[in-house]
Amino acid sequence: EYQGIETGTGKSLYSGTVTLDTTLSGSTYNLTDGTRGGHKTYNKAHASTSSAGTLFTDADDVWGTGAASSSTTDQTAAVDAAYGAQKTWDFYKSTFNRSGIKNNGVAAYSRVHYGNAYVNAFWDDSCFCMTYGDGSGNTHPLTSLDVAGHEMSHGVTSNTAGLNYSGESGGLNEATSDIFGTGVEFYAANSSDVGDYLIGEEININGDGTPLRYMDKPSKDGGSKDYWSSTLGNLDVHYSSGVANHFFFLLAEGSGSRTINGVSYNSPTYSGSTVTGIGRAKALQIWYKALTTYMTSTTKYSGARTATLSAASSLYGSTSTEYKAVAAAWTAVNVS
Ligand code: ASN
Ligand code: ZN
Ligand code: CA
Repeated sequence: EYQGIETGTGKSLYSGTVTLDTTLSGSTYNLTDGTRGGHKTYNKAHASTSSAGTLFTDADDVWGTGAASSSTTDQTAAVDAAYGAQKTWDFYKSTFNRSGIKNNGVAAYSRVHYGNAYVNAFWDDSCFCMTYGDGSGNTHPLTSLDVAGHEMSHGVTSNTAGLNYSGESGGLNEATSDIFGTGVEFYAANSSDVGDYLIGEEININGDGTPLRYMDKPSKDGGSKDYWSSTLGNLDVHYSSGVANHFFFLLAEGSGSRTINGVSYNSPTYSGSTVTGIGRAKALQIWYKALTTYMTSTTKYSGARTATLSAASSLYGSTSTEYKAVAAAWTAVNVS
């Protein structure tokens, strides 16, 4: 009889073959990650009840098949969810020295196969848990790495700035999840899933292979705005987020055309000005410091400009290139 931390193999749907930290209990393995606050992955088996579900177990510590399956016992969606939780934990720890969503070393838990053909994934503060549907036809679960990072980052926002989920603050809340979800994807640098500034490019939610959102030019999704205007806060938060996603792209990478990891981007500016990026690593530090130190539940776009300038000043100095780039990137999305 054994009890302890093991290293399993997962055949994921979106990220190839991955390593999973698992637990051996007696002679059966389960999807508990004892190295990251005890994160567990549960099976809802197409139910949409509020309970956790059944903890995934396995006989040989090799999980999933790498193919989508509508079977209620399918492990593949669980592999992606467990891997997403692992990489999201590691991204926050290594990038910001944050230990879990509450920075207290305690993990959330994840639930997959939620509902029947449920086309969403969501974070829930009340259960401190993450839930994934299987997508239309139960054949393309919403378990890609950027979606996992996006959703769990809602937990980080709730436990820091607490940005209200409506109006402009809601757009900033959504953008924070896209920014850090993208950060997770680049951090993982998985060869099956290299980093990009697209959101949900793997889950085929539109049915035509296009991503859900584009950070370089948010209006490409048909609903998001590239630039701030006084009516921005009337939009759905998944569209008013576009302005901050665009700001982040410009700050990290700069305006104009470029190709990153094989994906081409062309990021416009409001005034036709040119923005020179400071790199993703510094842009992430600035957004995180702004979120955790300067933003509040009611921060709007003008306040986000102030908060990120304060963060840049604190991190790099008020006469720094980084500070000036933050100002230029906000001006380029019409936030002054
Ligand atoms: N997947 C959605 C999101 O994270 C769920 C929601 O509408 N809150 O934004
Ligand atoms: Zn969201
Ligand atoms: Ca992506």
